[in-house]
Amino acid sequence: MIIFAGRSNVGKSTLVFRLTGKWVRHGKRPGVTRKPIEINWRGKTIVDLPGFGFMSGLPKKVQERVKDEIVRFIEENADEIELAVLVVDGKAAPEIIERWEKRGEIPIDVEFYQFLRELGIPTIVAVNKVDRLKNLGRTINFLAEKFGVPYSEIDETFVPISAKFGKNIDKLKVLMEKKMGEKKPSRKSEDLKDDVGDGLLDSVEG
Ligand SMILES: Nc1nc2c(ncn2[C@@H]2O[C@H](COP(=O)(O)OP(=O)(O)O)[C@@H](O)[C@H]2O)c(=O)[nH]1
Ligand SMILES: [Mg+2]
Repeated sequence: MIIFAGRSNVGKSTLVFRLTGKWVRHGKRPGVTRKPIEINWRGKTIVDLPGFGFMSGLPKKVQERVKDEIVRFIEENADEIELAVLVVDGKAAPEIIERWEKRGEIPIDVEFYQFLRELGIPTIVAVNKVDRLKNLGRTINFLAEKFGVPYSEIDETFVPISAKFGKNIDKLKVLMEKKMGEKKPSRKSEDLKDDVGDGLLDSVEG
């Protein structure tokens, strides 16, 4: 399973179409995608998640519920998720992150990135809408610092793209293939191995 996550209107659905040639429900109206939409593509399940964070016209309570549903979906499917693509709007993200930090809050994009990493899910950050960006290098360095991505891992984490204009999509595909092989065995199976090991030792000592 490959999941696409991000705020509303950052271009998740446009990107899924670019990659798979399949249209998922999308539109100009933010929050159009409220439930995870799954499509099958080359033997994989691609999931276009609902947008998290602020959506104009949506009460805060509903936003919180959407966020909880996304978190639950990811936790429940963590073992099957081989890769997450976190999509950000390259132009809007730095401003939004700074605004949240000034309020003393953890920006939701940062929170989601760290949540995915804690679950051991290989994650790519697709910096979308580069057609609207003036200083790409500065944007990516800024995001890397905020997301806590070390300098040496920037190139394997961030890909500047334009989903709408089809820019750098091949580069993203190459990185996706590479990252998909990096999934570590889940906590569950590691614990199991430890238990087996303990049992063996016990019997030797006993
Ligand atoms: N300028 C620009 N607009 C884009 C790009 N990708 C998507 N969009 C536009 O952003 C809006 C939201 O896209 P959508 O895929 O529905 O976002 P989602 O809510 O994250 O699924 C649409 O009007 C898209 O045409 C891009 O690379 N550049
Ligand atoms: Mg969408």
